[in-house]
Amino acid sequence: MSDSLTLDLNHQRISAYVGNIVKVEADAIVNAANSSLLGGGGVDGAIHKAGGPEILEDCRRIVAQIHHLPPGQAVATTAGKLKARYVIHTVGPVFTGGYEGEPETLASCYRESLSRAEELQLHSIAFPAISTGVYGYPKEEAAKIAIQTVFESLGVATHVRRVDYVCFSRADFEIYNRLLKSYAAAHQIVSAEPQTHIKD
Ligand code: AR6
Repeated sequence: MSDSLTLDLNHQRISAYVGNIVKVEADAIVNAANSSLLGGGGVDGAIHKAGGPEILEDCRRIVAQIHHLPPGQAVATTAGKLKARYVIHTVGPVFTGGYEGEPETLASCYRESLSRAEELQLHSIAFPAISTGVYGYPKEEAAKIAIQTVFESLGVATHVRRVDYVCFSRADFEIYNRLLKSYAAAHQIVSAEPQTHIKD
């Protein structure tokens, strides 16, 4: 079975594939950060490690102005040594059962990240599965929100033409693969040839 799926919309593409987000070639990659913006583990640690100190310098400049980044918000910085041009940092909700506004906050992460990409007039953006690691959001529920919100936002986007869901494991990809295929079937969207956006 293939480990990537691409859906062809009118002038836009949504893909899911297995990969490491720090290696993705896109105008922006999204970081699942925390409110301090000063780094951490998971995606956050990998991005700062691979991108180098310039990313943290930019984060410090932003923190000096806004003190902390609330969950659901997003800010853009340089991507340092990464292949991407920008890192868009967003803070997902910590999952505590789903009744504390976690779904709305998670949807806001995707929406706000896409808004920063639109403001920067970017064509492509790659997302990790925000909140599904340390922050404990159930993967299937998080993927549903990621898909629904991205489709809604792309409907009003004027610059972004490509959105990638970068899945860290084959099991994570299977969730996106299944949900995207059922979304596509329900909305008469066709699958295109798989493409790779990762360069070693
Ligand atoms: N590429 C793609 N996906 C990845 C990568 C990678 N290199 N590394 C991990 N994942 P997490 P969160 C997946 O914990 O849940 C940090 O310490 C991972 O398998 O990175 O939003 C921050 O500083 C999981 O599915 O983010 C915060 O304190 C998903 O990315 C906190 O963790 C998200 O896992 C944020 O927690």
